Amino acid sequence: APVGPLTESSTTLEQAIEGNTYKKDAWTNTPPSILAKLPRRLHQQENHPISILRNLIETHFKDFQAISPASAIVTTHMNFDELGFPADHPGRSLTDSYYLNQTHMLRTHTSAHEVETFRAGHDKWLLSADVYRRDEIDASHYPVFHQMEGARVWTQDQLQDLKSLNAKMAEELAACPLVIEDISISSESNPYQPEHNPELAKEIAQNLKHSLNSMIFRLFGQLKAKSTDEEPLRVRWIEAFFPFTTPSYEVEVFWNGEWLEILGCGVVMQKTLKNAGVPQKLGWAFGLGLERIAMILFSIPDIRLFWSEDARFLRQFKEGRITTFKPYSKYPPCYKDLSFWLPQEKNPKEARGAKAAGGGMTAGTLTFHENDFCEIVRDVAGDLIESVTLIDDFTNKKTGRQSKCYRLNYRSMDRSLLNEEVNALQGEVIQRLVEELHIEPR
Ligand code: FA5
Ligand code: MG
Repeated sequence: APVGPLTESSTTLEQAIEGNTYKKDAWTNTPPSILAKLPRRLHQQENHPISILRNLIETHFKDFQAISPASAIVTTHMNFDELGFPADHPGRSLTDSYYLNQTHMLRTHTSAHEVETFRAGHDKWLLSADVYRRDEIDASHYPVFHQMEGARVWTQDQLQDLKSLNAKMAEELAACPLVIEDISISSESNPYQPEHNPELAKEIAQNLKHSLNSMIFRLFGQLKAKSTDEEPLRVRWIEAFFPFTTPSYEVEVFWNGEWLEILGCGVVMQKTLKNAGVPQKLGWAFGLGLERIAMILFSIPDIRLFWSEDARFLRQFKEGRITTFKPYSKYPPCYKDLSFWLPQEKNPKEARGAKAAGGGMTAGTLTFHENDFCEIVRDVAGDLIESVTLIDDFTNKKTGRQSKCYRLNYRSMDRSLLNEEVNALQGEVIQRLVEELHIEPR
């Protein structure tokens, strides 16, 4: 009787996560190494820099409700559709996001919870959570990071006082050694919403700017005061685009000679508030990257360190305090170069998977995507991989075949790696690349 094999195949067609089962389909692309991150919840781990930063921001926005959703698994409807992402938005593709199946995924941003939070009636709130994105590998990118979403909405009659509140906030900010460069303009490319009285929308955008400038000054100002250079902190507001806000902005902070993007924000689309059952309210929302800010505030040089369970890392931080991380040691790196031919395009009909369904490519189709490459490297090497860099790329003129060479830099945060162990990892990476992406090592 075929009972055995049938049972077996039916279990491999499903995955059990956090007590629920999810059917696998052509969209399933989340490896176990990523699912293993779900229970970590660094934003709630006491004395962890991500939690310290979350608490500092929550203290600053003192009458805002602090929320933390229970699970990172959301519907694609919450993550994209409800927020007005178009069907062909690149963020939806299998190369950029982690899917459990066609209907469920790991949230790519905390905005996935906006509608449900507005629907629950919250008017001033901060929501912190782990978010997941397929991405490149270097010191500032990791497939899991943390965001904080913040929002404030008002009913029309509550908006009477906004002008005077804004004037007061502007006065307070003017007294701070902070240089705010605002090169955003409300223009045709970044308009107010047709449903909004432009005077009111302008006050809401002003309130958003004042609220965030004041938070940024609270976080970075003291640090700046302690540093030896005399320059005041510089913050820059630039125009941005998000499907769920307009006008929209991004905020950058000038740090170590570079502009670093720390958050995105804007005036909430009235459509979103209508979807949430509160069409009479209007207001602003922002989403910030906690790692980005924590790396600056605590001088943490590599994003992998946040995931360290080494006491030499963890014992350096205490709730309520911004302290400078002292690297306990820098272990030697070990790099291996990998040159290979890309798979040859065959009959395009052979490209399977969700290509037809969502416009994305999956591992196993004949199109090579760097995020698929990085995913395999991470799955094999875990936190021992520090960076993956493309160092050569050429096409053979005669055959038309394309070749790439990547440098894989391995380094542990906690110990010295042995050459044999790195060779074994590299061997496994190559084997998986051949099997899953059909590359041909040279
Ligand atoms: C968003 O995720 C929007 N949901 C933000 C938003 C919320 C806009 C509400 C409007 C209203 P974005 O993809 O730019 O936008 O990410 C927001 C922030 O998350 C970035 O500014 C950055 O600080 C952080 N971030 C983004 N990608 C990464 C990454 N790979 N690693 C670390 N931090 C990241
Ligand atoms: Mg951005």
